Amino acid sequence: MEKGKKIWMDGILIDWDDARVHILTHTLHYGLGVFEGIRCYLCEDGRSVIFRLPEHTERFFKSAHIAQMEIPYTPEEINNAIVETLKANDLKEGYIRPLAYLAEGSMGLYPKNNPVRVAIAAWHWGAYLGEEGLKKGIRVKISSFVRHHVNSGMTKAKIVGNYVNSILAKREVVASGYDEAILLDTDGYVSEGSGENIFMVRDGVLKTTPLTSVLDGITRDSVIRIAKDNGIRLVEERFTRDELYSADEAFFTGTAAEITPIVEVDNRTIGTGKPGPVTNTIQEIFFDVVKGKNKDYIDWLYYID
Ligand code: PPE
Repeated sequence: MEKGKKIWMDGILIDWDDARVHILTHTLHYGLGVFEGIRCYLCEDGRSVIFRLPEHTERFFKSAHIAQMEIPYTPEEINNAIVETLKANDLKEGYIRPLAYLAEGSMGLYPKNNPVRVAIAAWHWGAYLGEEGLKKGIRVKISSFVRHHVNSGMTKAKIVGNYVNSILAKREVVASGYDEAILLDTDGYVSEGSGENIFMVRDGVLKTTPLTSVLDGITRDSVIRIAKDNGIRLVEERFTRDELYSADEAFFTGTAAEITPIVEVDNRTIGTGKPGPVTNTIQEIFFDVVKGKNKDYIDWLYYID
């Protein structure tokens, strides 16, 4: 990541290097905090757009609701603060990271009066899984770490502590030479990547995991709509790893990962070993949409200037 200039902390823009917290910040010890990941794109006409900002802000508040944290701002105030942060960093394109955390106060597992604080950072972030990965596809491996049980980690919420599971999985597979991890759910079905939802294609039908143990991804939702609008049949259904092994195509979706083709799973080539036609179509439409070229989804774009 590239360092930015300013970070918004509870209404004040602080110099990047001075954006610090107390060491007894509760979230730092126990992991109860919530965050978002949002992208801003530069359009051909020189204007900047935030992709599906209201939906991201809504999920931020939903995550906080699940985590029983009360964000001391309105969604509108958060939206404005995000725009302010982008401008303070002179960012026409980049990644935005709002974080709500429990500040210092009491320690222990009953943080009754610790204030909820909010910070928003933004920086330039290129292709999450590499430019090459975005174009040619990546090699993935199913991790030995299983996704949170639905009654253990609250997987619909972007809770800070949930990501320990993702880091364990990612480190495990990267150490074995793969680009990204897939986690299975506690019943043994495919759930999602360390920070992405997953889709597979078989005989022209697109399949993604239902919203049981996975995050309700905004990119996932966008792909579902793009598929439906373009006559691609889509089912939300659990699938096994061997079904994925024999898929014609597969890809990950995420704000950071965008639409990243998967060309290998557990040393089995997926389809031809190259991004397939459905993946390419969806990826092309997606990038046209986020860059303001495809006006059919203009309602997804939040122009900031
Ligand atoms: N599942 C998980 C577990 C997840 O973290 C993400 C986003 C998704 C699915 C896709 O959701 P969406 O971005 O709304 O399409 N992961 C974020 C964090 C990445 C990071 O390394 O940090 C992201 O893509 O911003």
